Amino acid sequence: MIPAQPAPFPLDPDSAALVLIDMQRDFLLPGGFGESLGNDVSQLQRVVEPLRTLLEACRAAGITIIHTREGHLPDLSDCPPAKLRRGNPSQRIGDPGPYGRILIRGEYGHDLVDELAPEPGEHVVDKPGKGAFYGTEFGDILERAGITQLIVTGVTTEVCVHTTVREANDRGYDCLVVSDCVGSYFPEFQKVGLQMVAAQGGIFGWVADSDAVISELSSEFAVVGAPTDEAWAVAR
Ligand code: TIU
Repeated sequence: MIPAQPAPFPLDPDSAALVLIDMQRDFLLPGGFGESLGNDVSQLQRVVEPLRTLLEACRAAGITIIHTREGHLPDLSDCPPAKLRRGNPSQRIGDPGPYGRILIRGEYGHDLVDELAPEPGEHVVDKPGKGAFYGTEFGDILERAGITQLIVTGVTTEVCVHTTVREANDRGYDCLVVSDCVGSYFPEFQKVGLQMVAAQGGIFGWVADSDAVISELSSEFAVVGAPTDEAWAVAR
């Protein structure tokens, strides 16, 4: 059990996936899509280090890992005009930015930050919307892997993390949002966004910090990995 709000979370590593939402340069680095919407991107940098540590722990525990990236096809055919019209007119989706065309698949800025680069065998889901299910293979991946629990991380807490958690909740997944591994451009949204997940008895899911998740994974791993007396006897 992971100590969590509003109640302990019964993690089952075989049925759980770590989901890293949109940890892309366009959201985290100056000059990308996030900044073009008028945001202070430095607010998101604090997520990278704890999430890197959690990612390593989940890799070591053999947990399914799924990265997502928000973005669009080069011809923008998958971008609704309403989304295209948002933000600073000279820096909209598809416009040239310091890291290539903003939020366009295949561009440098659209890809994940170096610290969290996917390893072979990890899923990378490209999504045109804020939620991970809309217009993607995310749901199929979860079903095929027998996943019922999502350990949710990434950015931003109140936008893509919330949309994904709400979509997942309606589809029957148990979502644990990791408080120091999700980030918002707005400190007040970060605080309230997390409260909204766990309020009303966990209306959308659970909230715990990464230390709590890692402690549980280490103890699970110790139990699974501990040699039996017979194994020690053979080894001797
Ligand atoms: N603007 C904002 O807070 N977020 C997004 O546009 N996308 C994600 O959250 N990934």
